[in-house]
Amino acid sequence: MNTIRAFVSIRIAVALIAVAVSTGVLAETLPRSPAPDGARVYILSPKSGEVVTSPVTVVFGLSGMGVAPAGLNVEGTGHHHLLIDVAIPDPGKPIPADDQHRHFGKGQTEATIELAPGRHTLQLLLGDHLHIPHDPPIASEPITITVE
Ligand SMILES: [Cu+2]
Repeated sequence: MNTIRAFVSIRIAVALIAVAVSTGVLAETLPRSPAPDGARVYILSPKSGEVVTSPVTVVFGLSGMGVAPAGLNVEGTGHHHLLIDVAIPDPGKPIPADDQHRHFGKGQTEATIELAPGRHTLQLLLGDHLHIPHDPPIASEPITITVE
């Protein structure tokens, strides 16, 4: 009888974990680094509305906190991520790494990127040592540029 009861409670526990994973409850418990008061990230160059040619050098600006390479857990720091033609991702998870989410985990403060002709939206998002946005997220205003 006790064995059956234990077996049933294990099954319930497994089912609850499955629900937690599928609804993202566990994912949202990932520890996030606190955003320092007044921290701000912005794109120094190019300016929004500018017409440019590819490759484009994007200069990152940051105030109220420091830049540290990925993997280095230092309070009040982070590294830059450039979002290209994409909305801010789920701040409860590590920032994806692909063509639209570029990581600058060496602590770079500018990047030269190839862009196809046309209009593009660029936005910076800071991530902590584990590539997770701070709490609350530190993101720049998005800018729109036109590549000739
Ligand atoms: Cu990153």
